[in-house]
Amino acid sequence: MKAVIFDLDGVLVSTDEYHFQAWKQLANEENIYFDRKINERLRGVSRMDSLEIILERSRISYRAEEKKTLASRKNGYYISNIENLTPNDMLPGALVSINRLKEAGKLIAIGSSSKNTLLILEKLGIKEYFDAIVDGNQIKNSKPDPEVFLLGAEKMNVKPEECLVVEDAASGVEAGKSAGMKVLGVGSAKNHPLADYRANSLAGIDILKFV
Ligand code: B16
Ligand code: MG
Repeated sequence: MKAVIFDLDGVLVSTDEYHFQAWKQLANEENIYFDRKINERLRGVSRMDSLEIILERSRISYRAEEKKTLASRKNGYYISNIENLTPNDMLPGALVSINRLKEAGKLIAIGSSSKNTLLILEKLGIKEYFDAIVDGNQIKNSKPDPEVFLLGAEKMNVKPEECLVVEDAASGVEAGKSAGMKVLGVGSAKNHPLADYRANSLAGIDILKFV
């Protein structure tokens, strides 16, 4: 395999908790029931699609304009939650895996649904490591659609079957498989039936074994 496409939130960095806290704040303010089980369904899912999942529990229905306002309120909370993000917030094993792949001459990319990807990569100080970055601003269809990963392969000039995707979300595992790529499921996706390989996290594994 020539390349690895990393999901960002929940794979390289622990921003998933900050997303949860921001949605929780919004849900509380709007009197909508929201818990960690519902939150699992938001992994890898775009901001507006995440809002729709949260609004399933709302007793009132919101107009399109109001939904936009709710989503930007959540994003404001999220941005302030990640204000103090530092390289220490990278998940265990993430940097080691990146370095291992670079040393072995493999290409690496980011395939994230987040429109805040560049901000996060800059805060972590790892933006320059990547041969391609594809984020929520560049795609029309969010995971489980394969668009984000196919665009990543195209940018690196490699074929889908030459790529390994690393994902923590069910939607992301499905997206990787629909793209025709191999998938390593970690974290919340560590037991996903569609994943080709599984691990608790990037810590303590040698990523080159899967490439
Ligand atoms: P934003 P990933 C995803 O990132 C998150 O897992 C998901 O919870 C979030 O709703 C989505 O990004 C959009 O994020 O609101 O920052 O544009 O896992 O694809 O790296
Ligand atoms: Mg993720």
